[in-house]
Amino acid sequence: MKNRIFSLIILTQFGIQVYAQSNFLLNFSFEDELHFGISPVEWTTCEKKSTPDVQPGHVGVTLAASHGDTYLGLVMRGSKHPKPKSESVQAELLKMLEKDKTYKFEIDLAAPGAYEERCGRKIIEYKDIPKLKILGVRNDCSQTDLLYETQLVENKDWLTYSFEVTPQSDYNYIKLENSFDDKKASYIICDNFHITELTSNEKKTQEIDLFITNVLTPNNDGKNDFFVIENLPKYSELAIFNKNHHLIYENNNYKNNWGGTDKNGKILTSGTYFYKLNIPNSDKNYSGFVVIKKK
Ligand SMILES: [Ca+2]
Repeated sequence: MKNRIFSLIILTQFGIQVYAQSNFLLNFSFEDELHFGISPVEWTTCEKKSTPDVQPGHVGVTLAASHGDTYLGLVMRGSKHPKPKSESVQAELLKMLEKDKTYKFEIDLAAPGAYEERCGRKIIEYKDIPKLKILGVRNDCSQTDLLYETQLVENKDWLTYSFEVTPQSDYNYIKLENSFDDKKASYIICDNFHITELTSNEKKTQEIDLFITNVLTPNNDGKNDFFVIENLPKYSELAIFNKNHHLIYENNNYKNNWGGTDKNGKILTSGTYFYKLNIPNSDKNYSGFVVIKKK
């Protein structure tokens, strides 16, 4: 687990994480149910026949998540595979990346070196060293510009890669791709992707240390029954969405009283939901996920 300016992580006596986030991406942590060959919710792939993975737990990849429970895995199949192919995902940004502004990107990356795949009689091991390409997407998958290519990712355990990007165009979508070298067979895992706008302006808005529960167990036992945001200013606006982008709940003056229910007051099914939070007099977007567990 890593501490950040806008990410405060505490383990309570119940082992539940609480934290606050500011980000351009709703599912910056690649959270979802564990899937092999399906992109995490909010992320889509342009490739039709090769889709990314929600890890850990598939094909020998066992590293625990850097943030939350799950993360993204992208393969580059390499020249030994009959159909060399790189995997990629893209997501819509909550806020556009603007031309000539400067942004700080931070993403946790690793190359676990454990992924292997049976291809006919051959077993292909994805042990070459990858790089991650980050691209701005203008309109669709075919119109992309390289924003940054990381250095070689040789670490098998998580390492935070941090760099500055100044886009030459406006972008509403961002894409992550394992496409460093199509002769090589590699696998890269990604978690905890943050984008922060850097300003030359000296006056920074005052930081607010928000602590946000990310697990709800709505059973009226007095523990984690409500979505609680500590240090929440008055007139903060909260919206909760399900995985299909449907608005589940909204409140323009949230008072820590949402108990994991839908508009009819019925407790939602167990699973991952997403929140957006606007704080008065703040230019930051807060977003993240909350897991409802029925006990
Ligand atoms: Ca994660």
